[in-house]
Parts: sequence; structure tokens; C-alpha cells
Amino acid sequence: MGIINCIFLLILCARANYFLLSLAEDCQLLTKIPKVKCLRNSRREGLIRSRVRGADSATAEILTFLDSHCEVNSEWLQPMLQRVREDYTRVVSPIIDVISLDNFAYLAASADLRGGFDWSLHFKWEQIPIEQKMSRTDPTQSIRTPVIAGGIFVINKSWFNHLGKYDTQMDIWGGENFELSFRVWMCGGSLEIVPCSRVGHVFRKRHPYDFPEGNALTYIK
Ligand SMILES: [Mn+2]
Repeated sequence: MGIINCIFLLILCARANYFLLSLAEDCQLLTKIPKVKCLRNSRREGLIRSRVRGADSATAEILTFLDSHCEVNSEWLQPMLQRVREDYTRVVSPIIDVISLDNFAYLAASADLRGGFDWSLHFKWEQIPIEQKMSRTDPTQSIRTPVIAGGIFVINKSWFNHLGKYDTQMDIWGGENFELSFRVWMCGGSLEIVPCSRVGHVFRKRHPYDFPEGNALTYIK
């Protein structure tokens, strides 16, 4: 825990008000855990504005964003921190393993994938090109990726601020990882997946909350 300065729990309030009232004491309970601070939105703000709020509150040099439905492995953070320490313009993510939605079984993901997207701006994993694969002599070497998945990544806080953080006019989630990825490349940084770092993530089949303006419109915005 020595490398972690503070853990911010962001409570996004994605549910209806009656649900919030029943959870009114959750912050009081969670902040009994060492280093945990709790930020609760008073109204629904979505992931993007909530994360900016968390980032603004953080005092550490490096930020790690992590979805709530994740399970980390031992020493998952150090390999990513090292890459960002060596070059603050690197934005790095782990290999994201799959936690089964049905029984929470932990399934290893392929280490030969990088981030991509289709023309409706949906994130998808793609095989790393054969030339890149052939040139990899060391399996611990980082994998350069055009875009990162939005849920889990590490970034230098000053670099995040320099890039303009997230566009807080965006609602809920959907396009923020592309926007940030494009800014990183356009501003001379780089994006990579660090294979020595693995984090499990529950990939959901549907969302346990609604998109008031509709899924597609929110993405495009
Ligand atoms: Mn997620």
C-alpha cells in the first residue's frame, strides 16, 4: 500500500432517488478503510464529470482510474507506474482479464490484443499486427495501442490536465476513452498495454442503468 497515496471512491448516483436514500450511509462505512476518501455526487453526473472531480481532488503525481467492477492481482500497479515514471506522456493500461458475469470465474485474456474501434465508435479488441507480433522478443514488453479501453488506466496527473482532462460536456460514458486517446497521440504522447499488469473486469451484457438521451446519442455526443 506504500505506493498508493489515496483511493477515491466515486459514487455516481446513476439510480433513481429512492435508491440513493437507502445508501445514504455508504460513504461513512467505506471511509473507515485506510486511505479511502469518498466523493458522492448530489445528482447524476455520469462517469466523465465524476472522474474529473476525482482527478481534481487527488494530490498524487500519478492517477489510476479503475472501474468498480474490477479485481486486481498482486503487484498489478507497479509495472504501469514504472512506465509512466519513465515517461510522463505515456498513458498505460493493463491486460484486462474477464471476470464471468454468471459465476465470477476469472478467465485470462489473450496477451496479443490491442485496442481498436469500429466506425460507430464502439471499442473493440483487435489482434496486434503480425509485424508487431514478430518484432516482440520479450513477452513483458509493452504493446503500443491506438486507443485504450476506458475502464482501467494510469496517467500522470499533470499530463491529464495538460491534455484538457475529459470533455465534461459528455454524459454517462462511451466516447471518452477515444477522445482522450486521440488527444494523447495528437499531443505527442503514447498509449500502451503493459502485459505484466493484469486486472480482471466484469464485462456486462447490459447496463444496470438507463441512458436518458438514448445509448447512440450519448455515444455520438
Ligand atoms: Mn467497466
